[in-house]
Amino acid sequence: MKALKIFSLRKTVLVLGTTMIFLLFSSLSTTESNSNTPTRHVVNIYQMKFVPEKIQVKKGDIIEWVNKDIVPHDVTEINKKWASKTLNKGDSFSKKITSNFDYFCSIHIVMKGSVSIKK
Ligand SMILES: [Cu+2]
Repeated sequence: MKALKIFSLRKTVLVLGTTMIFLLFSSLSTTESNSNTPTRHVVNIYQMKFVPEKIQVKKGDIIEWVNKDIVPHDVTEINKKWASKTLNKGDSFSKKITSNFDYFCSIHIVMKGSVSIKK
């Protein structure tokens, strides 16, 4: 009878141990998938400049341009494939990044920036 109890206790410990190992591994793989979630990057528009002017992100990340100037700006792809609306002070524009591109402000064409994807 006593031997049987010890045996079942061992079995319980074994089951609990296996469960804990399983939980540990599943939490590890969750951490791994979290590293694939997109990162948000901010490009401030300040004193007639995009800051930072050049930014490198991972494919699928999101960039948010925030106008911190008192004058309106926009974000226009260099070949005008797409453009944000006019951003007044405090406005922002977000875009999911899937390719490299250069851009400018169509209101002040000297304002330029570029986005590239990390390899
Ligand atoms: Cu501008």
